[in-house]
Amino acid sequence: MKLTGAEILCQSLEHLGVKHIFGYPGGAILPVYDALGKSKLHHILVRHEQGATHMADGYARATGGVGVAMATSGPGATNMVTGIATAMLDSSPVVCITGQVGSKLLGSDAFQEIDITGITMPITKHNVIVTHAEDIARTVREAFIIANSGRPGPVLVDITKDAQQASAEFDWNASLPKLPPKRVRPSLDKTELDRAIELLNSAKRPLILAGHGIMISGAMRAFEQFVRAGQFHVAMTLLGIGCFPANDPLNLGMMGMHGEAWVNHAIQEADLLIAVGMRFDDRVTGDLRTYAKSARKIHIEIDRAEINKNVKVDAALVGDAREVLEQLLPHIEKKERAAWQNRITEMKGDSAVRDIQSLPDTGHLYAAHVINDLWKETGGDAIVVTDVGQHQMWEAQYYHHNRPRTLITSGGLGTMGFALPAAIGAKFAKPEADVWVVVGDGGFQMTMCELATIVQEKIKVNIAIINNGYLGMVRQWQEFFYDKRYVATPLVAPDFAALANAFGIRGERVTSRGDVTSTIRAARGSKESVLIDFRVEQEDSVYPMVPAGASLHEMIRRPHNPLVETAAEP
Ligand SMILES: Cc1cc2nc3c(=O)[nH]c(=O)nc-3n(C[C@H](O)[C@H](O)[C@H](O)COP(=O)(O)OP(=O)(O)OC[C@H]3O[C@@H](n4cnc5c(N)ncnc54)[C@H](O)[C@@H]3O)c2cc1C
Ligand SMILES: Cc1ncc(C[n+]2csc(CCOP(=O)(O)OP(=O)(O)O)c2C)c(N)n1
Ligand SMILES: [Mg+2]
Repeated sequence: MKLTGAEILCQSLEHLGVKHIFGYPGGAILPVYDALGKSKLHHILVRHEQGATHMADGYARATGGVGVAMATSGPGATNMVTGIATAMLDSSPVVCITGQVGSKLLGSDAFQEIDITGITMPITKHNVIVTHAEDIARTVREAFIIANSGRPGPVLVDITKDAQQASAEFDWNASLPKLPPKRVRPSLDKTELDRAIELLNSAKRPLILAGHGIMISGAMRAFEQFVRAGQFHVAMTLLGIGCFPANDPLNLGMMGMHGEAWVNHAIQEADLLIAVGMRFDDRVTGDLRTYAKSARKIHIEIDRAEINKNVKVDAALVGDAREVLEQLLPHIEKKERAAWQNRITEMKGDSAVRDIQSLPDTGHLYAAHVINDLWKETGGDAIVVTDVGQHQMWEAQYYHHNRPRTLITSGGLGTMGFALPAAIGAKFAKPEADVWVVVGDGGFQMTMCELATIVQEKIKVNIAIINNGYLGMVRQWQEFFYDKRYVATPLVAPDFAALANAFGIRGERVTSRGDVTSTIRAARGSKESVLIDFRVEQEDSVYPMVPAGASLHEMIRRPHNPLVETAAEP
């Protein structure tokens, strides 16, 4: 069957099971849009191409499948860069399709010509320019395989306009990927495996560091069996949250810069760390010279390049987390470790007294209250998509996720503006889910134009703005490390509720703790999207905090009197 390149692209995407494409049109991609109109694919018109990439990313993170974003050449493609980098740093499978000027014009500085494969080389897992219609089906097929195999990541396919317009024979079954033959999975190194088993069974103070790779691998069941078999305690990275139920007594919570104090102390006191699908990010380790000095380390990781990159390990098990855990499982001996358990209980007790939740209602509205109430009111069952900043850390601390892929957040790049579009993507992926955006007043202003996408697509996404009047996380650093010189962090914002109304979305404002639950409940009950502007304490800080470069146990703790000075009302 002879089709145009644009039609071949649309048919190929259908063959690959794609249902939704997040995109924005323009001259160099117009032939594809023309074909899209005749296809079964649902195109979601975004308001900015950055939004399209975050939506595709949110879609991918909510499902584990590939998310697809589309844009025109030049500025359309460059607007995608932040979203592509965000997906790259968090190993998210996104395929971006961009239009490119005609192949004869390449290199001539033609209108809206930009070398997007050159630009995105370091931030894609793979990218490619296609100049012939007959190469489109195979290339797109390869893009999907590469994006979502091994360690996932973004792939960009740049298609010249003439390739979209030319006709070619389309035979899906004949369009086979030309990828290097899949290496036969090397069996685990026997020496490493034996050493790991020996370490696992002889440890007195073991601790698992559970990461995003567990979810990517779909290893949740194998992981749970492994944890139970060894009665290991579990600490999670930010991106690992959800891989093991928060309400399980063996789950200690998040590690790292804003992790729970007892978790960080447990890491420093452990005699064995078992890292599973996590990459020892510097937000997790603090000063590497003093990191977990008394612990031997096992690293279960699919990407060999991660082994001994930041932390030197004693046993490296390179492979898919699920397969490795299944191999280890029969060898794990159940141990009673009363002394270690008692030590952890003791450390937890010490922290609870500082918890803001334990304090009487003083009339102050803390972000922690809002997030904890959101958790209670949604029964912990919502998909929460956060932005970047203090609210992101409070979400990680006060919303207790029991299920995988229910916290979607930008960890590695820490991209402000991620939450609203990523939540839209998650909603398309999981239409039945209760999707909540938890976002700061700063980050919201970066991509708030996507409110219009919500309205145009008639979807329901609830939005909780944690409005502290500051670029709060940066203000916190200025408070702690720059003698409270708040340069460029106080932030003027529009009346968010009125703004929502202007877009055709219901807007609410909450200023007191007593109104939090009822407003959340009403928002959940509403058929339409609701935006709630929570006016929270302006100068609260996230505790604990490991200052950048400090040792993991050197945490700044919440003062015993947590009431903060409230900045005067404007
Ligand atoms: C403001 C801010 C503060 C932060 N504070 C903290 C903090 O306090 N604590 C914290 O934990 N994080 C924090 N982060 C996030 C941090 O920067 C990292 O993004 C996070 O620690 C990475 O978690 P990860 O290693 O589990 O996931 P990723 O970075 O996604 O790494 C996943 C790893 O799993 C591997 N993998 C993938 N697939 C498989 C598979 N099938 N089998 C085995 N392995 C696989 C990958 O190769 C990779 O090495 C913060 C981020 C921001 C923006
Ligand atoms: C695109 C981008 N620019 C700058 C930063 C640096 N940064 C990290 S957190 C933060 C403040 C976020 O403020 P807000 O969205 O209001 O959230 P809050 O910390 O107040 O909860 C900034 C500016 C970033 N992470 N991303
Ligand atoms: Mg803020």
